[in-house]
Amino acid sequence: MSDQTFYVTSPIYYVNDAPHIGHAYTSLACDVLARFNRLDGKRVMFLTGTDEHGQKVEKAAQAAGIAPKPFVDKVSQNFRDLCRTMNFSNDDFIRTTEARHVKSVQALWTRLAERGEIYLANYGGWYAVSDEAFYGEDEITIRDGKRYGPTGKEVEWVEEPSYFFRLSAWQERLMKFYEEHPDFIAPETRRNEVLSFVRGGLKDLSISRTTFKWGIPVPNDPAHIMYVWIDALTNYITATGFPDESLETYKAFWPADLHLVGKDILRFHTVYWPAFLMAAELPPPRRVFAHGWWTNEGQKISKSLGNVIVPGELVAKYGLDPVRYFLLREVPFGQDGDFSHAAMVRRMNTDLANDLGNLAQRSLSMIQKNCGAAVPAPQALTDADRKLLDDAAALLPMLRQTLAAQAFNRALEGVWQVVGDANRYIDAQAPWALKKTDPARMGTVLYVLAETVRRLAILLQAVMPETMGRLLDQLAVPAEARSFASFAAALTAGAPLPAPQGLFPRYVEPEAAA
Ligand code: ME8
Repeated sequence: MSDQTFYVTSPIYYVNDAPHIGHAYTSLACDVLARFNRLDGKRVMFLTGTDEHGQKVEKAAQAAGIAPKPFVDKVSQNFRDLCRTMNFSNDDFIRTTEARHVKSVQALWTRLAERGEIYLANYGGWYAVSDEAFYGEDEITIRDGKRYGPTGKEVEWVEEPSYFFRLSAWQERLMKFYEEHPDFIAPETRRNEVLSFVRGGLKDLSISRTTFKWGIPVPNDPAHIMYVWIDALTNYITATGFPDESLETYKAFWPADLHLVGKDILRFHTVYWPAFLMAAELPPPRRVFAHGWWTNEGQKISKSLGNVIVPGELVAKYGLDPVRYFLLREVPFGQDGDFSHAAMVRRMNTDLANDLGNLAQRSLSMIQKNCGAAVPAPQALTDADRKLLDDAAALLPMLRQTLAAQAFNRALEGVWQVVGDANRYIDAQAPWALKKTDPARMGTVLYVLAETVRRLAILLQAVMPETMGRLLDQLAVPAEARSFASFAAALTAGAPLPAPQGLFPRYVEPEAAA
């Protein structure tokens, strides 16, 4: 909430299915921001978890022939395992079936009811279980006698007593909120979508159902089960300790700095959620960023097409850090992107193996061979030396700025600019030739290179924590000197360096290797 804390959340994922690349992507983006802000000295909370109630999950349990609770216990564990597979640094993992969450949702409901924001009536309308969303008549299309909502999911007619939230009364106040907080919704195109949706008028929202049981009962009227979205969204405050607003964690972390979501759930996060919170007299989050959609080799990812990308398989094939790098480098955050084997291999072999990997390997092996395996002592620096070091130093403010705007690809592009400059510097300075003609100058050039690599490694820890950890080991940078507080420090001349090891193996097609 203050400059010294940073609270970032991923969506909580439905436990109807196994995790895939889309889930890994959103949580990865959160992880990189969490790690970056921790390195920058902030107190960080990164929350992820699972959304376990509602009809969609109830149906999935039925289809699996298991009672809902054991079913959600099992599938939720797959999402917990995903955090380990992807090396996520989440500080908490919330499940909506936990007691702390049930208490929090019921408290929020009670606050809304006490403020006259909820009333009982009858609902009649279209509902898509796959989206857990209500749709208006104007959003429905009919094909082969079946009706579909705007996302292409089949809808069914629902008619039953229901509690409503007075969303219609919040239209003006939401518009005012968006105007006063121009950074609340990003990117800009998504902000425009939401603004025009709200400007078009809001209807009261049905927030309870009586025809299924798998969810949180309405306080004082347990025949009603809460709509899964009021339940799910509340997870973000539950994890800070709500309803106990006197808790230190609540005060430190709420309102959240950033909810990262996919574009499919933008409306829930930017219309319903701030309306619920304002109606309950609680502060809304500071920002919601909706990213785009991944396809697989140009095709929509779906179970029925059998082209689901399983994060564990990707990591086994290409390695964890290359996958983390690829997902954030390949596609401008906010736009749709395509996963292809060819693009993945190109990034691995070019950006990682050729550019960054070779830079580190060339520099460190020359030091190993020609400088007695210790950091060389620099002599007077030339303009070229100073330029490279200054450009590397300028990456920290650049990253702070681009990552505060969630522009991961621009952040990485900026870093690779310096990687490229450093490779050109080696070629121009040709330290291998200086070995005979001017060994002192060779030492200076290799010092400048090692120092540049140190800076790059410290900065890239958020994206590739494991590999950059190994690189910092090779530079003999102690654990306590790896945060941004130590960024301006420098390598100590004479410090012994271990033998360098390759960081990024080239990807070789199995048939070419055979
Ligand atoms: O919507 N490309 O859960 P969910 C990119 N429980 N991201 C993708 C993706 C793809 N092809 N597929 C999924 C829910 N995602 C609710 C959320 S939050 C209070 C409740 C990611 O399991 C993306 O982040 O359907 C999307 O928003 C999320 O998974 C949807 O996950």
